[in-house]
Amino acid sequence: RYTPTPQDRFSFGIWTVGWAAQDVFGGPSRAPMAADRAVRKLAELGAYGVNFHDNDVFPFEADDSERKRLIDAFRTALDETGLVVTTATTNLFGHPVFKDGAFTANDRDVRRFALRKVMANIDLAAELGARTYVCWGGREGAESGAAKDVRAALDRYKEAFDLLGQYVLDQGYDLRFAIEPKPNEPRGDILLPTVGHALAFINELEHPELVGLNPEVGHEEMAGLNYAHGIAQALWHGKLFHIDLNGQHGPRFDQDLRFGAGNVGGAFWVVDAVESGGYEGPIHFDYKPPRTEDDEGVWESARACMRNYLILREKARAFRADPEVAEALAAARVPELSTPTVAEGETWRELREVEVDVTGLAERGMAFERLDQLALEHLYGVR
Ligand code: 3MF
Ligand code: MG
Ligand code: MG
Ligand code: MG
Repeated sequence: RYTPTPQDRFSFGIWTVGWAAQDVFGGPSRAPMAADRAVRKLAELGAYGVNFHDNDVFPFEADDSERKRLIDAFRTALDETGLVVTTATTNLFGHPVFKDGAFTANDRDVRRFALRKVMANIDLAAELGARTYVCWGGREGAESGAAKDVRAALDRYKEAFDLLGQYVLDQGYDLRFAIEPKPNEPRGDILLPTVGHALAFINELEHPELVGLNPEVGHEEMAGLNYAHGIAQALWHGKLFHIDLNGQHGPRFDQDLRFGAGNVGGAFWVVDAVESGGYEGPIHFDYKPPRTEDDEGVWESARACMRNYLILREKARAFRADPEVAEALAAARVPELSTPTVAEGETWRELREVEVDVTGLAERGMAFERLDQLALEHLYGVR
């Protein structure tokens, strides 16, 4: 029970299990992990796919021959395990050249170099069969007010996506971009901080159809937002191209806990939202095995991400199939929200004259507490 198989379409970033656990206050507590080892171990655990940054596979400084050798090792591990590259991305935040961002760095040469780095990795992504190219604006932002002209930065951000969209079209790649919003960390403020900001930005692009979202649980919760609502709105716009699942305890630093830890109730509604239909991408985990863990702890936490998803999937399905829940939903008038407010043939003229029982409506309870208690009891395992 709760043992993942590739049919569950679980995927991981190579950088998740591969994280050597360095942080702001201390050096690495684990040995570096080669990408091909991460691939083999994840396949053993029942994963379906991986996502990688260029520099998860080969170092920033790699020359052509080292780059080729490491990509070959990665590719061999993929071929031997059958793991799929669902997604790829660019490391535009690790090297000090990106200290003021990449697409929106004040320094024009940095911006030109960043675009070149992304295009090179898009070629590799396409070659390895990725269908989604994630763009997290790691250091696109500022610590102080005068340092960044936000409107000019958004012009440059748009310019970058317009150029990259054209690149993908000209090359004939079957690849779409997914912007990953985050409010802060490592910068004091990051541009495109939430799902809503990113959705509005996409509408300003030359090829909005090529660009969607990759919302991350922890990033939205760092901004005090409800992730399940965020992905529901992204789905409504047809923009949920990818998801980064993990765990977070409210607004604080980016914890990247294993999925299902942190905000447990939130995780239940996340699975319910993902399973309710409309999302077709991989069930992707972007978490960090805490610095306290050794190699065994790394694989324990990776296994737990998938196991927790499967446990919550079973609970969410049981909740939705429970006849008492159906009754409680009806009592809460949830299905009624799907009825249009204005009847067919009606116009504002009829609504101008509408009569309702204001006192009766105001007195009538919504019965949401009963409904939510049923959900909690499914989650607590007593139903
Ligand atoms: C940072 C992140 C990133 C992105 C990754 C994909 C290192 O908080 O979540 O992980 O997910 O860069 O673009
Ligand atoms: Mg993150
Ligand atoms: Mg995070
Ligand atoms: Mg992420």
